Amino acid sequence: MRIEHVTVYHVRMPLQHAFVTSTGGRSERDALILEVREASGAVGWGECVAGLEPRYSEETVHTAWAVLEHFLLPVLLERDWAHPQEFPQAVAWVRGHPMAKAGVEMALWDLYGKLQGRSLKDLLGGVRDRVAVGVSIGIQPTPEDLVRRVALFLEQGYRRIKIKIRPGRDVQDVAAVRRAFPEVPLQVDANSAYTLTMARERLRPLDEYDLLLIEQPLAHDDLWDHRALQAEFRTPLCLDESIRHRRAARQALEMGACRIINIKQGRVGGLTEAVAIHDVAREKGAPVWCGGMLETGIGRAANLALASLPNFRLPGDISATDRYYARDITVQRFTLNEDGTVSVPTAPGLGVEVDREALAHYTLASRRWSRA
Ligand code: OSB
Ligand code: MG
Repeated sequence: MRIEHVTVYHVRMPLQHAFVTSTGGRSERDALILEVREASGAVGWGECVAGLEPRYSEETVHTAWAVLEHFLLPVLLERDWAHPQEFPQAVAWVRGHPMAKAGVEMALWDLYGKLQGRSLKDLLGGVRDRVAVGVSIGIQPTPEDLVRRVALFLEQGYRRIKIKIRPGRDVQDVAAVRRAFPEVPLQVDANSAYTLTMARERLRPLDEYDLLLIEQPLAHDDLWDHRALQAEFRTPLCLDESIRHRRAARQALEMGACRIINIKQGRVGGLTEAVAIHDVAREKGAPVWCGGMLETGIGRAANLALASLPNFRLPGDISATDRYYARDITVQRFTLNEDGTVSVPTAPGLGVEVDREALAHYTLASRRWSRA
């Protein structure tokens, strides 16, 4: 692959419902979309999942734009690429900025798959045509509103519910959902809102609600205190923010900081590292599942391909398009199958087509760089 041009689009898309977590809320989703183009006209698309503010991690659309401009795109444009996996090696010298790196790598995977006539699922070693999914529900104004919202998604056919929690809206919310739906597969995500002391004082009752897992209760960069907390809970802890690469995954599982890992290709620097984490967890007998960052159809297609790998054994945060966007930037809209799954795209590359009119509609800024 010889990339002649790359275009970065900063998009802002209205969400169907405001998404509130322990770190704040938002009603619009910002992201960067990357388009890489060969002289032949072949195109690959990628999504950088950084948001407007550094609440989930340090990265934002603006830090990613700067790192792309000054460091990553010059590398992309200076040589030819035989395989997408060469890119993370070539930019390993750039410390951090995993979401910026992942956006470029995704575009290379899409282009590579199209050139080879193979789907991303096949390229990554996926084994399923449809993947089990759930819905991630933000913090609602009251526990009663939350129960109504859970009921709505269960009626739509979702088979697993994840609710966001924060101090003051944790045990009470879980109790309300459990009372209304005693059997539903249920998990919670704190997005790092607790200290070890607070978690010990407040979250102990959660162990009695038969939760699938408790996601990232403690600091975003912590392993050691999670280890202490996991030792005191029957319910598996699952790490999201703390797992940035395969080494952290190995260490977390070896020390018992968690028993399950949430994999997001953006958080870990791309699909290559995501597959490596999947493999580490499989060797250690720990399940993984695919997290979400409210992706557009581009990132959603990548998540579906990733989640088709064998050790993705719990439902992913990969809901149907209409749960996120009234109008998406891909022509394809993903829908929920009757069995609570979403089908994995089969066409070459990501298997989706970009709706350029929709992309232009949502674009706040864009810029093209070309090979020297
Ligand atoms: O922690 O999983 C998270 C969205 C933005 C930032 C962090 C998280 C999330 C989600 C969204 O839970 C899940 C989805 O895309 O459906
Ligand atoms: Mg999470």
